[in-house]
Amino acid sequence: MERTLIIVKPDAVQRGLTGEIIKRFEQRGLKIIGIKLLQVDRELAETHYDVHRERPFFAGLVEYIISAPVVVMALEGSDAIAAARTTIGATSPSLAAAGTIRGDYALEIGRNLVHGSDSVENGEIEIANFFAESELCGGWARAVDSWVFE
Ligand code: D4T
Repeated sequence: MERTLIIVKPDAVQRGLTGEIIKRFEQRGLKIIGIKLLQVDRELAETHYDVHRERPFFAGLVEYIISAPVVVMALEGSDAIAAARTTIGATSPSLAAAGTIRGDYALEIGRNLVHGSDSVENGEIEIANFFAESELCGGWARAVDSWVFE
């Protein structure tokens, strides 16, 4: 099983899309093992986006992610990284396929609603950055698990 960190970004929370976005991951079959609302501080934002530190959009990206509360989720499932990213859609919403979150609800790259980890390794790192171990329910079994996972 893989784990991915999902961030329902400030624009999505402000636009009342939190429930719709959570619903799409749940319906896909991914299991929520952690979830909370929080206001990201600058230090956590800079850690999360450290790989983009030298990019021209870094400062704006940090201001955006700290501008209002976000909902963060740790999701678990087979191929959770790829499954979440295909549900989210392409980084640039204007190129995202209809039926994806970004393709259905967003227009601009700097207001692209959702983050999903891009590798198994980064998923584990990002979840540890946002959640204490005590905030995760890693071992819980859903009654439907055998109908989602072979
Ligand atoms: P996140 O990390 O938000 O899930 O986005 P992606 O994984 O789809 O895309 P990314 O890491 O390449 O970009 C991170 C974040 O930066 C914003 N961004 C990106 C931007 O504002 N301008 C840009 O030119 C790029 C490439 C959008 C997502």
